Amino acid sequence: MAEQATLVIIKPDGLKKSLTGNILTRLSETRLKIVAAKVVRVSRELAEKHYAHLAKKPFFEELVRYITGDLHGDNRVLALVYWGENAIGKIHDLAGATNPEQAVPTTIRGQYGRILTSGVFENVIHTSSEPEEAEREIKLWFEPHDIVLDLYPVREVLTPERKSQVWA
Ligand code: IDP
Ligand code: MG
Repeated sequence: MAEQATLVIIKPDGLKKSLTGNILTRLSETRLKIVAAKVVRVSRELAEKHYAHLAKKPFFEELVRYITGDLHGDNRVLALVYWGENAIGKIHDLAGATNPEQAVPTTIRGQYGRILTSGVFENVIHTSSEPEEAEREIKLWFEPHDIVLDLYPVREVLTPERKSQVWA
């Protein structure tokens, strides 16, 4: 099995419940490398793009409210890229099943997830399921310079018209 990259997002409930350290400790069991990490304020636009494949589901609106932090009053998530041998499978297995009640109790979702009365699966972590999804998601959440490896091809662009902020 080749080396792979996978996206992990510690969702707003993970941060709100102060589980970040516990979850990172569980993830470190895989001995994979963290090659990118950042705290992200999730916009509705990013949420809708990330979960575009679920747009027709009845729980979509609640899911967007969940990942944007609307449900928890805390709009931060921690996004990470893990890299190494069979990274996608290793992290996916450690995260556990989507439904936290069906997740094996020793998985991250089994340990820390719950189902809200509204029906939302509050499962503390997102992980990519397969290589095409990982590439799409990593490119959505990170710019090339955020990642310490050259994961995917890049092209150089000159953008003098782009307004950016520097320290005053
Ligand atoms: P995954 O996160 O295990 O890959 P997906 O099917 O991609 O699962 O769904 C994305 C997220 O949407 C889940 O992590 C969960 O928070 C939520 N979700 C998925 N299916 C349901 C459902 O049937 N009811 C409520 N929430 C769901
Ligand atoms: Mg998924």
